[in-house]
Amino acid sequence: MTTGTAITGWGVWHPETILGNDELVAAFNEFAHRDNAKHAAEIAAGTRQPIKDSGSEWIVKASGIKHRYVEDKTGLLDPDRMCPNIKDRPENQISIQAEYAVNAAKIALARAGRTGEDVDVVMLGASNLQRLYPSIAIEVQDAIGARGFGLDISLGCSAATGATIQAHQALQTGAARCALVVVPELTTGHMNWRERDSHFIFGDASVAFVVEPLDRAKPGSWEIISSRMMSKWSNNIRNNAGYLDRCDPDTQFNDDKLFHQNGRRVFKDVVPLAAKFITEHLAAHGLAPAQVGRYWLHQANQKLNELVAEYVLGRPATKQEAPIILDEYGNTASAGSLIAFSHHNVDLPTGSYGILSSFGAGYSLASLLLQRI
Ligand code: CO8
Repeated sequence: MTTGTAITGWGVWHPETILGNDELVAAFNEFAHRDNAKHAAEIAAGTRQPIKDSGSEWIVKASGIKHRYVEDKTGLLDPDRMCPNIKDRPENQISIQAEYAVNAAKIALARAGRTGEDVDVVMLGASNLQRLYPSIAIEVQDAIGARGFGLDISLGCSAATGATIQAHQALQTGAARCALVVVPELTTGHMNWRERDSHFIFGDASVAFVVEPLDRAKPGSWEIISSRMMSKWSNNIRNNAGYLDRCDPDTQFNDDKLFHQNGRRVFKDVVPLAAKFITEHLAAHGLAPAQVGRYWLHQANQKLNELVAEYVLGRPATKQEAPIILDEYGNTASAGSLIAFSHHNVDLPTGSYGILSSFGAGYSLASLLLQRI
């Protein structure tokens, strides 16, 4: 079984600014103290709960995240603001999300030995899209001088794997010969930096894949043997921001217009669901989990990743088998498993199998079975 396509190039880009846990926690705690002081009377009367302190050690223990890259930290570390400062750009300038995509695309295209002119479809997958239209993918298409067409795909933390699947299907149908998948995850804009339970989770990064027909793939590329997708409705991870927000001034700026989740529930749901999904994908190819050299899993939370891999393998995975990038990048939404792949694949010998898998809001799950050429 094969899709007749391969990942021939990959590239990761991230902003230079590093946001460490200690500075993040210091800003949050200052905000919390000020907010508690402002509402001291209600707190004393028992009509309002005080905001509790956050803690660096807890963050590392609960998530595995030590720091993350961010577009801007001046605003989100300002206790009076608690939001990144990202200037709106005029319409005659490239938008920031398209710029993120182009930065990673250049690296991926160079690795594949292609230029923008070789590309005839741009699939952009991201958990958050900066605007509704025109598609950011079309702006990327224009910026790199690509032909054909571009489109944006929204599928929470499975947007990048979803875009990769759409890319290989465009090649299979003959609609394209060289597909560029771009994943500009500027996630810090959707975070609620005032919420203790989630203010540490996300970071900004961009990743890109080049996908081409197998007969054009050079040694060292990764054949896409097969792909799978699944979705199952859940209210447990949501961001309700949308174009209708201003139509209800009473709720326009409510916290539900930012990332929010029922983290414990998600954790309980995702481990068996993702493990079953991956195991069934391998079984469809007659592969035992131990025959797979690498598991590039969605990078949500270290414990969660370790448990999914353990459920699949029937024993704890080694760091090489299921690499973690969370400590450095934080959760980069749908980019996570593609970044893990990009940083941790070239050491595997020809013929090795690997699974690239995402799980995200929706719930949405997707996996690609890959084999090194
Ligand atoms: N500092 C110090 N203490 C804290 C903090 C903090 N910042 N936040 C919470 N605590 C305390 C709480 O008060 C609580 O204390 P107590 O027990 O005394 O009440 C204790 O820590 C435990 O609190 P929680 O139960 O809220 O914390 P968890 O242990 O559940 O950890 C996580 C929170 C890390 C967010 C965890 O719930 C988690 O990882 N959940 C999985 C979901 C996830 O990773 N989401 C990330 C973004 S969404 C995404 O990437 C997709 C994920 C998979 C989708 C599923 C598809 C099928």
